[in-house]
Amino acid sequence: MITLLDYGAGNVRSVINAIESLGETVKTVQCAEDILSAEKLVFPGVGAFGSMMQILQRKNYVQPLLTYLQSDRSFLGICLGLQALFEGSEEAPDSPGLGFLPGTVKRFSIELAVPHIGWNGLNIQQTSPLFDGLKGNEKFYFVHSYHVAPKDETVALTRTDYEYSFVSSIQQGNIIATQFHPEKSGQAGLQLLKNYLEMHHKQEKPLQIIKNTKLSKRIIACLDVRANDQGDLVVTKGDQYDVREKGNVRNLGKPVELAHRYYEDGADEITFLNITGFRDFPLEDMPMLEVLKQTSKNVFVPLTIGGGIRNFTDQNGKSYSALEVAAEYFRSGADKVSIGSDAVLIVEEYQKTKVKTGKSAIEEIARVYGNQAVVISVDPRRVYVSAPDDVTHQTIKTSIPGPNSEQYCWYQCTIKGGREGRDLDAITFAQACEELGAGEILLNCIDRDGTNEGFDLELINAVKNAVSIPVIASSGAGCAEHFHEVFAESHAESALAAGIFHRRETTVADVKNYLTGKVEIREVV
Ligand code: 1PR
Repeated sequence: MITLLDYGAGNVRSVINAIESLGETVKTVQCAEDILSAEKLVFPGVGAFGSMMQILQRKNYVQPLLTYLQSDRSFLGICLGLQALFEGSEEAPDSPGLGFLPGTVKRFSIELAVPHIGWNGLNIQQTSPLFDGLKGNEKFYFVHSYHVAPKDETVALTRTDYEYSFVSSIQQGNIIATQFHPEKSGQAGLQLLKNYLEMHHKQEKPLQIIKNTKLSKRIIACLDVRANDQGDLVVTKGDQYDVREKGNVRNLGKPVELAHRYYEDGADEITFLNITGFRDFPLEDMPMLEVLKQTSKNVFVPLTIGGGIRNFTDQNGKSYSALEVAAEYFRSGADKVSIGSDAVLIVEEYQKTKVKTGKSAIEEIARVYGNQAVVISVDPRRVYVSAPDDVTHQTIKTSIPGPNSEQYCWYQCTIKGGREGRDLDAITFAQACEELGAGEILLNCIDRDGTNEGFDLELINAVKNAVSIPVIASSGAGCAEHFHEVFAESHAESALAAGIFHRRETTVADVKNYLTGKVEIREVV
């Protein structure tokens, strides 16, 4: 029996699913006594340090947790569950941590994109049965802006490099905690979890030592999901956002099955976009939540879901906040949520005053679940102009001239799945989203969507160079070479595709095989 400390934020479902897939039963902590009586306590923290510590205080969990830790009983902390062990965090200077280990939690202060999102390696510092059955060169999934800085370096179990080397897991006796997410790290993560669960029976074997670990570029499979005219939830795919063919919604398969196929093929992340979310409120569209629940049972890589995250009042006058919609997505198994149309409207308001109200969906969800959990999905299209001064928007000089030989263009943000263009350019938009606390930009491109012509490198470079958060290049991938091109010619941290995978023109595994040796990627096992 594994006891899981769920303090109410983020995706604990993935951890439960991963542990249950290994044949164990999970009981969640209901009161302080459950902590003290646990045999093995797993603490999967997600979200923001300050709100986590406040909840632990409010529930009177701090003292029982310290008693448990001080008696050196079996403990596995994940992400914030690692950071909580220390004295405090730069993220929330007024909220002391548990102070079980001396040291603090620091924000990455680097040139590279923050948060550090994606698959990176482990430079192992101590032998531990935790690594049994692993080669040592596997990659694990990280998503964080802060890292621990222990005063006593001997507790470091692994270190990882991201511009500089940081402590990515610790072990002191039976207390183990990782910054990475084993429950989101595919087969390698499951093996590590299994080792933790069986800790006492394992032998230690020598491991391959990785000196300099590297963050991988991520390959993301995207599933645009909506109900077809018969009412079945299907994966569909548009040509420049038009998903109908001869009047019918294109049906490219069932969401849960396809997501599992892409996981097995080696996808580093799966994204679901509920593409009619702007008109069908997701909390009334329960099948989508069910898709997430089912998928997260056997897909152990990060899941992002978007569509319909906004404030909403139903026919009976009951109001829901965007935060409540996001919370339901997280509870159903999402690790990140993506905001589309509402983000454009939020930024339009923000541009008028430049005052952060703290009340927008971006700010609220980031405050509770952490910046890394908020992806902004933007659907821009090109608008050509003869000269940059013709518009007040941020323009680029383009090597693909317009219909009247225009040399310049700007990228217009759209809402409602491209149906409505707004007076806001994608570069300004992305910068504002970062200021408001978004953790990542999913950069679609209506002009390239479904064309197989390759990514719009000019758009990707313009946005990536304007922000310091990670950017997911999306739209237009037609072959493995296009992935190489986007990584070679831009600093995008990841690349997403839909059509080529759904139509089986290539597989995620083929793309990764092609990239091996050219681009740092997570190998498919
Ligand atoms: O506005 O918050 O409700 O979110 C709705 C979400 O649904 C947005 O993220 C928006 O991008 C998405 N969406 C809305 N309508 C469509 C449509 O296609 N008609 N899909 C749509 C967006 C674009 C990509 C696609 C890539 C790769 N799909 O996600 O997967 O372009 O495609 P490709 O590799 O085949 O070229 P809200």
